Amino acid sequence: MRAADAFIKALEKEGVEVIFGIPGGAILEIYDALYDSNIRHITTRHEQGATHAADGYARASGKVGVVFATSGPGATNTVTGIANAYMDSSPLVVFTGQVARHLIGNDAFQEADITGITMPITKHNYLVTDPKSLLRIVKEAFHIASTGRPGPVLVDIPKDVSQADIEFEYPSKIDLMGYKPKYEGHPMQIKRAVELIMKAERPIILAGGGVRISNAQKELTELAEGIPAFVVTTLMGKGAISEYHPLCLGFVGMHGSKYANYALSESDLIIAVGCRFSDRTTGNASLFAPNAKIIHIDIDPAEIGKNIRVDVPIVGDAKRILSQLKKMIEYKQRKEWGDKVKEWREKYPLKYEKDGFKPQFVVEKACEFFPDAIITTEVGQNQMWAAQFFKVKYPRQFISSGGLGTMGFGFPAAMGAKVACPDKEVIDIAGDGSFLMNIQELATCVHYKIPVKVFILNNGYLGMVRQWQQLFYKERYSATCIGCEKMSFEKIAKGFGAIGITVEKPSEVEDAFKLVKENYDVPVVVDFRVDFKANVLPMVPPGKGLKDIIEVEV
Ligand SMILES: Cc1ncc(C[n+]2csc(CCOP(=O)(O)OP(=O)(O)O)c2C)c(N)n1
Repeated sequence: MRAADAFIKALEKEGVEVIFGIPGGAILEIYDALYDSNIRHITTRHEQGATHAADGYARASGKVGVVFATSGPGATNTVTGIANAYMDSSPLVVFTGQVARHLIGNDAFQEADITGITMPITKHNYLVTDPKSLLRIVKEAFHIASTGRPGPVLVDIPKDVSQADIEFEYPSKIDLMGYKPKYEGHPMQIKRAVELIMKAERPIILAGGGVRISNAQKELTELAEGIPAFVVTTLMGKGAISEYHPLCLGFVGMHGSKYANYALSESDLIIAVGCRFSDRTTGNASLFAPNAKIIHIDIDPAEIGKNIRVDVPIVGDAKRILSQLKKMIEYKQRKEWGDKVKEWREKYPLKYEKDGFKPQFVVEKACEFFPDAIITTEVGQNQMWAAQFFKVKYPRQFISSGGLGTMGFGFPAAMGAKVACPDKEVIDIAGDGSFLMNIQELATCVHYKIPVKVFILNNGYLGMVRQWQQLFYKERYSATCIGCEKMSFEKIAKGFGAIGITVEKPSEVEDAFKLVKENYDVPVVVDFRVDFKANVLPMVPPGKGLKDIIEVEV
């Protein structure tokens, strides 16, 4: 059978339901074979959009996202999306077409060395040099992408390989030497962790994206209640416990609340779960939680001790380890600590200035109107306001580009999330600059009737950069004014065939949201023309410790 046909059959066996991509010469055999399959294909308008969409699909569903792109520019356009998925541990398999084997290395038309290019940003990648190895590689790619610490895998398939004749023999299982993720935590380390927990007077759980990945929200919440310990989350960890839970202190780090940062800094025991202690979370690492012992639970041994010294490492799956810990610990009253955190919470709530049309107000209202919606974000101020003011309830509700910080991620990711969860409202909270970076996917949403909503916090600036210029570069606003208040996102949306709405003042916000709700089945873009001077506060200035956080003056 033609290798391309066998390949599509293999994807069917893997349970692939949807592929995001764009065809082209080197991958045409595969697209030809796809014609006879029931797998849904969404033709995006840019390969970066396809990759982010597959990433959003993966994060919303927990399944592997699949991308097709042709050789050369098609393949290189996927690079940002792959790096983004790599940094945030999102399972993707990206299949790229390649020029025929005899042309590789000859600067052939649309040739790019995509396996070379993506080596440092994939969990693993392959160039298929022998048609007989194609199906085994497909099996391995899905296995590697989705097990252990998930991540993107790229498979580059030369055109003559997809044209070759092969038998359809799909491996039922694989055994990869050197790749054996460890799921059970070491019993001695678990015992040591329990001892530390029982001794601690000021314990706190720092929950990262690994909690979502291992579907451990229930176990994490039960452990927090059982100790009891307050929970702070990283950006990726939002939803690791419901943010309405009394023990949850929300988002921590550079733009986390003052009370969450204080609680983390003053704790005597941090139980870090599935987080990588990124600089955005820890602030200056040498000043991080000076009095705390640290237990670090992570499936990836390479994360242990990478950024922060660790007292008890536990390598394994968060869900299993948390449930073991829960069974071994006993509840202990820690009244003084509880009172202290309560005091910080009351004294330093998240707040913002109320004059003018504030972006925070839009996000707060969105949370009131769409409490169960999946929220994706772009990158910049919009992202941090969404993290601060949109309280989420469940683990796959908040989808954001954490590690790479990719402007242009949120909108295609929303498209992918909506494909994964058609019954959920999906909203991209956007900046004007970021939305413009993948705005072409509006055409995809309209064409395939993928009714995502985009709420642009339009401040006419590359807002987060403008904020840094204001605070740290003496208000020298070099190259950050993009003037989006002078153009009409409403008309642009309409031009694409979507609904467009402009909102100029706070009193119009509720009506706009009602209109969004009425148009459940259609893509809608709402252009909120907010105060351009609004800043994201509190903020830990770069190089400072979490306790040096600057507050908003109101
Ligand atoms: C692709 C990309 N280019 C540049 C940056 C650097 N950057 C970080 S935030 C930001 C400004 C974002 O502006 P906008 O999307 O309008 O959002 P706002 O901060 O105003 O909410 C920029 C340029 C980035 N994160 N990603």
